[in-house]
Amino acid sequence: FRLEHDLQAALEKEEFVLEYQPRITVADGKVTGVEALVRWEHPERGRISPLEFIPIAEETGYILPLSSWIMEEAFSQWSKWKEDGMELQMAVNLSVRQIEEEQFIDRVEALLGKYQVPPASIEFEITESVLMYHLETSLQAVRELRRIGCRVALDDFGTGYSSLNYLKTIPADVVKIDRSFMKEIPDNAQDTAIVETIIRLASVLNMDVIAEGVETDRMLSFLKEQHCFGAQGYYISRPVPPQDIPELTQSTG
Ligand code: G
Ligand code: G
Ligand code: MN
Ligand code: NA
Repeated sequence: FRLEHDLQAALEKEEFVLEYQPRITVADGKVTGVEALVRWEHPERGRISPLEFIPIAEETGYILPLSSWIMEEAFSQWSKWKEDGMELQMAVNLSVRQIEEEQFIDRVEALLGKYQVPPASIEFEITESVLMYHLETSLQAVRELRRIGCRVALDDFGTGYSSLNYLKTIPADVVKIDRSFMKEIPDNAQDTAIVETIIRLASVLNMDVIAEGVETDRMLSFLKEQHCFGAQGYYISRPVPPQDIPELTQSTG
């Protein structure tokens, strides 16, 4: 399989880049954080979506060196922004293969030290489905990440058919409402009720809540009315290269 073959060489050929999607604090409209998202610039095929190559990387084990590179690149970028006077919350997506590794936490700590990143500035995103299907491994990773002072976000929340009981037992700092629930907000009464419920639930459990897939002004107004903590989506900004971030952090909404 060609893509799989090319993937093996892509790190060495420096074909991966990270883009960063800003997210705002809803109450003041300020950009206070970014999510790092990996892209593959294939020399012949152009840009390939992570939806296409992350699953292949997971199957082949290539996700391990790739994830190490992603983490290092993101932490290093955090330091550069810090030198420029910006202290952003940096969200990094985790793969299950990564957290299964025994040395995972040691690696995180070593990289935080190397780039002088305060652990609380990093927010690791773990999807609800990874949590459901790998509960023991995930719970241990979540606990250890929080023990060293990092934050943990439950990603794609609402898509995993997990019971509310899970949410209570998972010591996460943040819940990210999956964008599938946002699509028809505020026109669809059911989705509206679901999003309101997740926002209130997060509040009761002392978690921050971030809505994903915010594509319109109406969606953002709705989130404001509901006192949702954070928002991310194309209406705020698409994922952008790192050099575009400083300008975006200066504008207020
Ligand atoms: O950015 P985008 O739409 O193209 O991302 C598609 C999917 O790929 C999302 O589910 C996202 O979580 C995942 N993804 C993007 N970047 C990373 C990454 O750095 N690590 C992992 N494990 N998944 C990522
Ligand atoms: O699963 P995860 O939340 O990590 O996915 C991030 C993905 O969501 C990225 O591929 C990003 O490009 C995409 N994304 C971010 N904002 C929006 C949005 O407002 N609408 C849609 N359709 N996709 C978005
Ligand atoms: Mn994510
Ligand atoms: Na998500």
